[in-house]
Amino acid sequence: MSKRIHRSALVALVAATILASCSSGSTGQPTTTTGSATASAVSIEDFRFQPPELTVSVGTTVTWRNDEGGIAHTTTADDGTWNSGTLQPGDTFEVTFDQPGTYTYFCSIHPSMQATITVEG
Ligand SMILES: [Cu+2]
Repeated sequence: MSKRIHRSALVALVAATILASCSSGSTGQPTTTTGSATASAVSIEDFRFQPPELTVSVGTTVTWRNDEGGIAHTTTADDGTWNSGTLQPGDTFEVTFDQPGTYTYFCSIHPSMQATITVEG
């Protein structure tokens, strides 16, 4: 009996946590922070994001650059957190990550291009 009560309390807590993180991230573009922010880069070439899996610290600004000759790409978060729109060759796009988490993203022009950014708090 007490086990069941404990479990539903845990579920409620997890749900509240997920809800809280969703609402705090729903404002669209992550804001820029000052202080200990660092930078990291992802290159888009050969129809791939390089590196395909990137781990950064909270506060890091990630810059994508389209290094593909003659091909437009995008960087688009699966959950809509960011969307670069069309990046022509040579174009760049920046996102600053203020929330820890695992962010999967893709190219909306070539959806088989997929990659992940892990933000550690
Ligand atoms: Cu693409």
